[in-house]
Amino acid sequence: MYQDLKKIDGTYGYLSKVNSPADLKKLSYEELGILAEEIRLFLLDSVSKTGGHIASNLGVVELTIALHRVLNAPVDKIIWDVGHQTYVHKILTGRKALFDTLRKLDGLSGFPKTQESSYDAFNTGHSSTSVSAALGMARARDLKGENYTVAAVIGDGALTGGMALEALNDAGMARTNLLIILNDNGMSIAPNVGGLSRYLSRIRVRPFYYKTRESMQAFLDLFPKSGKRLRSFLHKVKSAIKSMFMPSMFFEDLGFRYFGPIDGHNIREMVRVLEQARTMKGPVLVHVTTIKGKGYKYAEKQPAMYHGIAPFEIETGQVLAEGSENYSSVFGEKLCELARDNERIVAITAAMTDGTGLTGFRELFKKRFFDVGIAEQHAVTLAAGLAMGGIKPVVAIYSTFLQRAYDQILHDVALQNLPVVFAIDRAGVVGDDGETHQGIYDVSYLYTIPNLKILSPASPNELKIMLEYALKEYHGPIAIRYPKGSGCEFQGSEKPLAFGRGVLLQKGRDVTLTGVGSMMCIVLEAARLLEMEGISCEVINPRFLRPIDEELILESVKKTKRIVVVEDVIKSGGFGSHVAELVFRSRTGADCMVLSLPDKGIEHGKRELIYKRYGIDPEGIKTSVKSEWFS
Ligand SMILES: Cc1ncc(C[n+]2csc(CCOP(=O)(O)OP(=O)(O)O)c2C)c(N)n1
Repeated sequence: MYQDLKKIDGTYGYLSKVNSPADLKKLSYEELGILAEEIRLFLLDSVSKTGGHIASNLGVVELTIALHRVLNAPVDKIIWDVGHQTYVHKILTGRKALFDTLRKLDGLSGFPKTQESSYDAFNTGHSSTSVSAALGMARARDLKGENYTVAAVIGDGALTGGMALEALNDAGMARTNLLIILNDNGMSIAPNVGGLSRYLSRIRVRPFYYKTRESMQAFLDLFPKSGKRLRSFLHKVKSAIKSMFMPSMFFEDLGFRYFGPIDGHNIREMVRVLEQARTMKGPVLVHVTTIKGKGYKYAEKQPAMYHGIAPFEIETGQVLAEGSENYSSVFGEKLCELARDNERIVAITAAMTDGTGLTGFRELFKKRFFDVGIAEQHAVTLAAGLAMGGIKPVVAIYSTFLQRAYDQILHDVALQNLPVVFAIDRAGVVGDDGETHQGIYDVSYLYTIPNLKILSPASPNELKIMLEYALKEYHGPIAIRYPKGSGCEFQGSEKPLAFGRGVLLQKGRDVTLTGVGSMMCIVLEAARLLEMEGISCEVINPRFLRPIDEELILESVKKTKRIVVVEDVIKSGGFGSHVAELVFRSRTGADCMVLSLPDKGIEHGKRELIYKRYGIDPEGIKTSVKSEWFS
């Protein structure tokens, strides 16, 4: 626990000497043990200040040390699934000094980045990709006649993602050398769910298998020159004993050599097994058990809370920022209210109960709540099935993770015009997690889905109104996209919702300003700044991104002859491009300017700083409007 770790505080004796994996190879096991504790202390000291994924990293300290001790990175490749657990890997690969910049603009990323270090073999962020990527890299190695180890580190949570299972299915029969480390802590963000998880927990509590297998091998080795029949008999005995302990070996049946379960906090044991595993032919899976949050009592007790956390006080475990009402909690509460009156309403999450604000719903309506694991595709088609069966499903998924389910939205929900409500959380710029997690593509891809209506609340109150509308009045596929965090309220957000209608918030003469969702707060501020410079602004809150309120927009631009659309999504196919097309078609002669994000990955950093960098903050909008039309 932290109190014990503190005794070695101050010096970081071994940590200060380790700047690359080569340095690890010089240390004794006892020294590596001390190094592990120093790393925990370092993690707590720095992540408590910056915020980040502390629990997962505390859990993989010994595993990461063992991996780098055995493998020869960067020649050998390590692919980290999700990649949120790579802080220890970053510390051991020369990036320790950058930890005070973790997740900050232009600072160290919280995920692996090939552009950040040659030790980061593959970029990750979304779950369940590591085995596919590793298999691809292993096959590339084979095709080029090269010789190095490719390893994937995947958590038991990530293993619930369909893609991981598709990859295991392929890899098991591939005649390629591939090392998979299954980091099993029984947790996704919340406790892991599903049959596979139950299977793993059964193995976890029966560690004899591995031991038995090894002793059997040692026993067989006593008869090196025995006849074929005796050896075959002994192998049968081995298999019989094996099946006594493990009724079925999923991974072996898939074609993997299986080692485990191994104590993921015992460096010596892991090094021994990894040394053996890396020299084997074909795919090998090493099953390691770890404790999420290991060494910090608050994180061990509440790993979900410390999965990804804002800055906190180490001594008390308290988060420093005040938790205010946010879009997710508003969504969760409103959904509970609506579900009380309509027992057909059900909620679906893909392993993000807390993040999407559904904890209360789960407690109140246990039978109407489905956590499907990290399985967005399944979540969406499950909703389609429920809707077909006469139920009202609400699928709450972050914008970035919904990308996974594009075809399910299109093929299973939209083409059949099924009444599924998509509650798309974390839409727009998300900030700290960066490139892989930005919700900046959804408007573009949702716009290509037939029949789907797209709404974006400009305030938490509007989210309530829209959710009620989607569940009570609308019958068909409908998406409500809203951002991370809290929002502003303004006059006009209380107005009742009418299908396809926006709201005129402010009348003006010179320019029409509009924006997507919570960008309206920024648009209103930009309008205030422009008014101060004598430029009269008309402000429209579109509410519906699809269908667009054509009448309201065209009436306005006929007067102002200029319209600006502000959105924190990519330019291609965004709301702005549809408004531009509308204005062009209208032959009003009006000009349209779209202020949005470039069509590229957007880096990590505080949301406000990203807005500023790309000119979609109030000052940036004012500057663009003035220089385009009023200079
Ligand atoms: C496609 C996708 N959906 C959801 C997430 C959000 N997410 C990040 S980590 C995580 C849990 C991962 O659990 P596990 O793989 O067991 O790793 P652990 O943190 O327990 O070490 C989830 C659901 C994600 N990264 N990608």
